[in-house]
Amino acid sequence: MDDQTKLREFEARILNGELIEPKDWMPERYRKQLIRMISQHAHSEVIGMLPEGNWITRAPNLRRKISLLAKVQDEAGHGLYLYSAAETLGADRNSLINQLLDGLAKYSSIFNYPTLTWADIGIIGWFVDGAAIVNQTMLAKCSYGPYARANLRICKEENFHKKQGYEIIVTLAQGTEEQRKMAQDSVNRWWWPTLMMFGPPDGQSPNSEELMRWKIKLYSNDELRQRFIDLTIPQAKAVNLNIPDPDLRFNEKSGNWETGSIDWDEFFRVIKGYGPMNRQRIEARRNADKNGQWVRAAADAWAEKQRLKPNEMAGS
Ligand code: FAQ
Repeated sequence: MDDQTKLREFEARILNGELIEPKDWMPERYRKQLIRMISQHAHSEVIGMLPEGNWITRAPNLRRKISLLAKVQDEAGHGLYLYSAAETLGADRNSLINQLLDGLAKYSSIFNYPTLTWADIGIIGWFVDGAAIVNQTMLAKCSYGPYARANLRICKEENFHKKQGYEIIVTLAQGTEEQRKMAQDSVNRWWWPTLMMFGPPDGQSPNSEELMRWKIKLYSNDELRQRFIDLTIPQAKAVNLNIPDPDLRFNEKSGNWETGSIDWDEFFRVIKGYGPMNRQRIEARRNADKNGQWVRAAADAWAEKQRLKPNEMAGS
């Protein structure tokens, strides 16, 4: 069968709602796009541990500390599911990680902002995990089986993350004047960067057309951003927190909340490496890589020993 016929059959399967699995024929562009997206997603989960990890030692009580520890560990797990999904496409995990350490790979813009107060931990759960859930619920239905299944598991855990974050914010919003102010300040700093997480507007999103044709994405960046806005504004109103947007208004006709314009210059600056925390994030990952080298060497040595003496090790 020639490649044109294979492509026609592949696209017919996708139109039919079938999942594509690792050993199935797929166009090289489909493979490339998936490796790009899945690896960026994996890097985001791993870098995403840093802003919250920053608060583990300063969580206000034991219950909060336990939840935060569990959440940060979950993000590491998500990174592992995703690197594994990328490997099913023939990608090499070490090369992907090296691209991140060399500053050549993208990861979500949102993790280049600092966590200045405890309220930021609540906001990350409420806004950032909330946004991730909107995006990943779609990705859990995407056309590539291993990525869809990884997202299904991730979404289940992100739901708990969002709840713990919103609960932190509700507690602060109903607390002292100082706590309320802290929550509002956090909303003010994170609202716009969270809207940017969904990617550039539809007219400026070079990958969307191809990704949507192959049902890797089922909705556009703007459609998902709108869904997040419509879900989140009633939640902010319920706790009397203001969205920092003087142009925000409800459109009775469309049933959507309309926002003012997003500062796309800021977004492009951040994804080019000039956000407030880009340098520190990569530096932290490089240190973690260096400090973990002896653990990986020990694990490799153990695996090698197991390979050489399978019977002895199996009995041990
Ligand atoms: N940040 O053509 P498009 C999380 C890049 S996980 C940085 O629209 P596409 C969990 C894009 O890569 C959050 N770069 O691209 C958590 C492309 O560059 P390239 C991450 C961005 O792929 C919670 C260029 O701009 N989630 O939060 C961003 O169609 C709490 C043009 O853009 C995922 O990765 C951005 N925000 O759509 C963890 C989900 N947006 O590669 C810890 C999977 C765009 O051509 C704590 N990914 N760019 O050089 C996706 O859904 C998509 O890739 C989008 C972008 C929606 C991110």
